[in-house]
Amino acid sequence: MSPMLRPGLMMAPPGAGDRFAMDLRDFMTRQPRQLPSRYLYDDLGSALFEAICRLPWYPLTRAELRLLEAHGREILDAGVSAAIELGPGSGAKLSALLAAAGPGRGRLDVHLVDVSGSALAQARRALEDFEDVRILTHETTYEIGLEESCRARRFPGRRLALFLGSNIGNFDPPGRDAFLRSVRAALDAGDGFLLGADLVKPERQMLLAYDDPLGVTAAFNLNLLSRINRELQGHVDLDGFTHHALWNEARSRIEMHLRSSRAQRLVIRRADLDFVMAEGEMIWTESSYKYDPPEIVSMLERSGFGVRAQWIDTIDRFALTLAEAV
Ligand code: AVI
Repeated sequence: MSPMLRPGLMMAPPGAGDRFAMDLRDFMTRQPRQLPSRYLYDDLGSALFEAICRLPWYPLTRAELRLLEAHGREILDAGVSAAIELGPGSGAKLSALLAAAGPGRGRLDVHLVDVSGSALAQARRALEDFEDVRILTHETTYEIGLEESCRARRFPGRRLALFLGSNIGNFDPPGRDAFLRSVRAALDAGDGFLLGADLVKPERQMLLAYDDPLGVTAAFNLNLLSRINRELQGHVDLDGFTHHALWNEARSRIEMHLRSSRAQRLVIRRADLDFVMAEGEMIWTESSYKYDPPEIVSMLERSGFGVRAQWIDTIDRFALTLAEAV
């Protein structure tokens, strides 16, 4: 059923800066209906994601931490003078890396880049007790923050950009390649790039990670509708939707959807939306691409990097790849 736009219902038109309302109008009226996954992360969504990372069924975070702990010395050697983490989350990953690198590393500028001020404050707290580390935060997009960080060089040495947690998996392939090229463009030849990416594994295991028995991932997904109600004067009945995760083998990705459990009308005033969803109709809210190790190497090489090392967690199938800008 096609969405119907009803200007008459609108109380206040979305302001020019109201990206959420504009994106909602754009993406919810596409076929299939969808929402950009970045909107999953308001304060509650970020807290739910932190909870997901602790679930026994979501092994990505633990696998990556194991690799950072095991290879920290090689990753953060004395030649690195600035580490730039794009999307540091709670700061736990960088903290594990600094601890593993030990006293062998030299003094270090740590740049944290995120659009969320509260995430930056949390990451700063996790890192501020390390000696010889100066922390600088950049509350902005990855691209702008990376450029700012690269301009702010204090003393000679290599930079190391980090993009961990398999955040790369949330980009579609063209967006991912453009992002990797923009990271390369901001770095100088010889600078490093550390990429954490989840690997393809048995379907049952992957589905459990995105549809856990405690329902935390379901709450994370449904919070998007609750956010629409809170921020955009939405009248969406959360009971009318269920969380749905599926493995799209042809595209090598887990997809998260919100499935309408009955025919229902959705009214979202500040986005000027009033439409009907059929029973079984879905809103696609996230893709998490899963890779094979050689695929990670070739996507980095296509973007102007040479791969120096790749470590695989064999228990939970996760890859940490260290590359150099060439
Ligand atoms: C942040 N990102 C890498 C997570 C992932 O695995 O795609 C987000 C997530 N979605 C559901 N569970 C976790």
